[in-house]
Amino acid sequence: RTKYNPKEIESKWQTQWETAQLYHAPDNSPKTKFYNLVMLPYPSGDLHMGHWFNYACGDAYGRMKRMQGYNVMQPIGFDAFGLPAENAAIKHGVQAYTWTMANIANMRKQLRQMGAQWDWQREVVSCQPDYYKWTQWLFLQFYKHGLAYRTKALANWCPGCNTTLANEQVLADGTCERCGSVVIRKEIDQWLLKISAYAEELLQFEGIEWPEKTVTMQRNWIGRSEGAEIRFFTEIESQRQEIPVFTTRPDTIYGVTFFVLAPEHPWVERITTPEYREAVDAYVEQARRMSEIERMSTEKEKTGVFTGGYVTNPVNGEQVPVWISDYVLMSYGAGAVMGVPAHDQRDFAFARKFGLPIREVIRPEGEEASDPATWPAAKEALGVMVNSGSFDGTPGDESIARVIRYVEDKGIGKFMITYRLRDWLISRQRYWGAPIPIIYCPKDGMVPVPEDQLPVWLPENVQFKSTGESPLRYEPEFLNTTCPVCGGPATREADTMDTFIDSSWYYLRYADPHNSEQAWSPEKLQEWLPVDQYIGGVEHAIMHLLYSRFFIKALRDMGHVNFSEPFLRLFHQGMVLGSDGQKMSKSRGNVEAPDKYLEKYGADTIRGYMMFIGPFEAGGSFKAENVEGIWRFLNRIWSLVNDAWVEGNVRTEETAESKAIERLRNKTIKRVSEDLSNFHFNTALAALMECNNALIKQQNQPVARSAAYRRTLETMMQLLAPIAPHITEELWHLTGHSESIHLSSWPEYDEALTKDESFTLVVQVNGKVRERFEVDADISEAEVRKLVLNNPKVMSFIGDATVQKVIYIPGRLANVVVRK
Ligand code: ANZ
Repeated sequence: RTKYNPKEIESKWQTQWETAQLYHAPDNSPKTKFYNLVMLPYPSGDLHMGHWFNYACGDAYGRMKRMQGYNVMQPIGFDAFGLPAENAAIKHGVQAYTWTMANIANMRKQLRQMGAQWDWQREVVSCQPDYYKWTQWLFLQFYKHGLAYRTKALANWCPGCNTTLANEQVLADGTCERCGSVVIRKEIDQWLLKISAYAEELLQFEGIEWPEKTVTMQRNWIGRSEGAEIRFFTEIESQRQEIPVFTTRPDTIYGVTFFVLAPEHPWVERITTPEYREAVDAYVEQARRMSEIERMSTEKEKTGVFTGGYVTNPVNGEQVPVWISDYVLMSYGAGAVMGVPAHDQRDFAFARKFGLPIREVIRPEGEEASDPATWPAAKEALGVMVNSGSFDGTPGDESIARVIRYVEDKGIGKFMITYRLRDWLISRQRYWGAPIPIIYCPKDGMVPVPEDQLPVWLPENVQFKSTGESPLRYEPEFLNTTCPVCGGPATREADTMDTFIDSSWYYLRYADPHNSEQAWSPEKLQEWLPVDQYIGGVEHAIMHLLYSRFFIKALRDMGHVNFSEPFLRLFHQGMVLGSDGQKMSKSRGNVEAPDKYLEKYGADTIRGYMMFIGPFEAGGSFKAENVEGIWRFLNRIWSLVNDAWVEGNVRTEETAESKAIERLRNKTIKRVSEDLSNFHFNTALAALMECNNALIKQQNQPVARSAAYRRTLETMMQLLAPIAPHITEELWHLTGHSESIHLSSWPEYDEALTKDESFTLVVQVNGKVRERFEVDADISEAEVRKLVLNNPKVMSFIGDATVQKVIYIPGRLANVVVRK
């Protein structure tokens, strides 16, 4: 018999599969489609363990689906725009395009070596003109429908990357998610997409099966708050001027003892009196240098300055001092807050710091009045309204609605819903991205590039200057153009789009990747979308997964797609850690490259090992010594199948042993089918190992030549095929099959045969184990009772006590309850 030689058989089968186009998902197939998607890689140059984990497991799932009879589409592509290529260009003088395409070439090779069922005919590369042409086209559709707009506004600015960032790209500690620099705020002209228009719909997750934690993260990010807008007012030059606030607690309106504006609020300028001007200006300047996140932090010591101005509370007519403080954000609500220190912790801290009065207006049911000066913290819970004029005594479950009704009746405020979600800032002052297809004409203003002039080509060669502006601004050939309206000289927008736009729609292009007339044909989209199963990292919970949902809803409303959610089922894999249990990183020196293991053991072993590392959603540590375990398992299967097939005739008669094997086969099918369907790859493999061991044990027994034994071996190969596609293909052919194992049908099982024929019944008397014996698997409760009470040993423990009842736990245990 031959030795298992993965190197030889893996490349052989990879070539044959590709020649036969085994994994191409044809359009218009009579089979039911199944769109199995993994998140496309960024072409950094090499596939790492994380890619293997995600892709090999996703592939095993898709392969099972194919064997189950679906027309599975499992595409792959490259998210090829972005900073690393640009940085390589700046640092090493290579062209970003050349760098990217070389990396892609290498990663294609590595992706092939994985032996996954990629449908290569559908590959997309986001930095290719035939892709970004449609990215630009999509931008124009958003623009035409008022969902893309340009404005001068405060943006997150990363001084490290020299570019603006979307809110989603700023980490919780106020630093850039890419380079770690502290993100500051800067006012510049920029393009935004109106994701806020979909805030309410994005909170709904109907008809999709997503991890609860991801749904929660998106909900929190969108941050819906119900409350009221209430307009405070002041008189300037004997004119009534109104300044609205947003509050979730209108019931606390009588407790307002001060008023706070965000430092950037337009009213700061008007309300500040001359004697406070200097202090206010200095504070505004200082706040500008801080990130929003830093400003929001509850741990941060409160700061602020008095403006010298006052506003009037429209409900009780009281004058309250106006302060500015950085804990109030311009971008949220109305950019102004009514300060209620007794019932809001931030206001409480602020009042304590600056000696402002604290007035109790909400009291928990049944509590006595107390002096707020003695409180350790604000009392934030709802309660009965006190010190609130005619509202006194209003209970907590009515108070908010009552005050809202009141302010609406008086015309001084209204019910309002506010979202934390901001519009998506997509302008990047960088080179390596899709140019924004807009032209600025001195005469006609802002003009979209006509669709038939797309793509706006991205030059392959540019000069890099660290001006904080897009390098395209300094490329006259790119920048200077003619106005599509008047034909006069005009300039192009020099900023490029956030690369998250590219990845917001790539899964649509896979359905129709070579269409040069349209981004996709409606028929093909109809056939393939939405994605049935999406697998990728939880780090994309907010950005990519939220943006994609927004894209689909917006495109639906424009009439370009006819569904509302892009990804029906979502699964997040865990993380592959180093052998020390820490995240793999160069600085820790615990990074394992797959190539070394690929060379030594082949792809099937790595695939199997990845699936065995731990539960798919949890991940686990990569332990080099354990790879050997999977390698030995595959070798055992190899030998077993080789040996079993060479000898003698097959016996077809049924024996007790052959029946037991048939049960094992059915049980294994059931376990592996269920485990793979639920992404429990590790337990699926464990079931296969158990089955293999059982077969090995009987290898030299007569039963090894039974039809049942052989059938079990074949089944085992099929069940293993999604996990280890090469070795199973080789063995399948060795055992006389002429068609690919991957075209064979997934084995089915008979439920009755998945149960053991008998089991060991544990018998207790008053909870103490006294006896055990074998009984039939389908024994009835009455029979159990009879057997137990007539068993001599059990009888001796019962003695002359009275049997009260027999509690039977089917399949396991009978407890005889007796009383003396
Ligand atoms: C008065 C009040 C009294 C408030 C009270 C709370 C408790 P969420 O739930 O996050 O929506 N707020 C409003 N606009 C703000 C801004 N631009 N920057 C910082 N804080 C702002 O929070 C809404 C509450 O946050 C609002 O309700 C307001 O404080 C504050 F006992 O108004 B509240």
